[in-house]
Amino acid sequence: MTRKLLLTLAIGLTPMLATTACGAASQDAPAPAAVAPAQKSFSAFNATEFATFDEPWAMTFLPDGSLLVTEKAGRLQHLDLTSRTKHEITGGPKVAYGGQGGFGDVVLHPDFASNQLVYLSYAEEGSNNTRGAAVARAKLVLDASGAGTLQDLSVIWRQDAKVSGNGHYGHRIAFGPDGKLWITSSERQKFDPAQDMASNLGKLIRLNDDGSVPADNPFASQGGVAAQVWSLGHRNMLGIAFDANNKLWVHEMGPAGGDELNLITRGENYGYPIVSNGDHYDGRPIPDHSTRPEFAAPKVTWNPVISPAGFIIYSGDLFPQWKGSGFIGGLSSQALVRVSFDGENAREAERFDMGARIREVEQGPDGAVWVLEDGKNGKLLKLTPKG
Ligand SMILES: [Ca+2]
Ligand SMILES: [Ca+2]
Repeated sequence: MTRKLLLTLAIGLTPMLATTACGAASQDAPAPAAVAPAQKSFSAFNATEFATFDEPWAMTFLPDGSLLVTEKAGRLQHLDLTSRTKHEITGGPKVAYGGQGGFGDVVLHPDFASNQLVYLSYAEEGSNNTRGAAVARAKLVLDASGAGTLQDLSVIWRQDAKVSGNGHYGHRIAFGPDGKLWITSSERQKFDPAQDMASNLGKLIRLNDDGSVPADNPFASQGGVAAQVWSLGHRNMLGIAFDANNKLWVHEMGPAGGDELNLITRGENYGYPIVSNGDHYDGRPIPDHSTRPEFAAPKVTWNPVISPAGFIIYSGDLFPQWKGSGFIGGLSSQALVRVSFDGENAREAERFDMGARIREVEQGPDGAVWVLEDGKNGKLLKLTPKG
């Protein structure tokens, strides 16, 4: 029995009725009818469409319940979810758009309410046709209309070295319960840098909020980019989340048959490209994790792959049965994957067929689960319990 779910279009678009003529509305006229949003019914939730974006990549909620969304070509959008109006935020970084590269993640400083600092990741052009991920921070200044600008933008971290190609930037970012800034720095499809401490590619990075290196990082005494590293031997990490016990989980898009969910341990080596439960896409084998127990093995490995993108560990009340579960977007799997945790172990618990590539997952202020579809006209969907 597959987990394929029946998708039913429950409610279609309801045409808005014209309620006034020539602006001569009387006071007792009915309020203008809102357009009923397109809603789909899934087995475990309803999905309401709020907006579409041009190749959306990441989103984060502001304290007022509005939403920041990055679009891969370089735009930062601000969406008011009540009026459903969208405004572009100006003053962002110049991004190198192409292949897997472009605008990446957006997260808020833990003290955003008082300092208005947002952190942005993106692919950046280098010399001689090279590129690398970068992280900048800036002050978000919104006006009453919902438009706004980024002020005092400064780059606080860069991949080193910049290399050719347009793949495997990673550049998911998160603030941890320790107040530190965590950055997934993927290996740019160059393989060996993931094991080379003279490079920060293929590493999980831990920094202070200003980009400086914490003195208690595991390789701080080595100096250079090694001092930034928390763990190494990673491929293309596209989701990072802390659970309620402050354990850090990172998923990684693996080679053929080798997607992974890893529990992150300080200073640990996760083995890529020396080991992987998958193999290279050109058919060359990679020894499995079981052959080299000195490398940390994934807690979950997917074959067939799900192509993971975006990650939350749910802490809300709207779906009480899911409290503590992880939700991972699936690109090639066109799914939302629920992962359950048991201490230091994890397993796929459930998979929801979304009928579209899912790029990003977020938890809303009321405990709803929000997803962004990948690609042109990617839909923003709010998932709520069935009535
Ligand atoms: Ca997010
Ligand atoms: Ca293998």
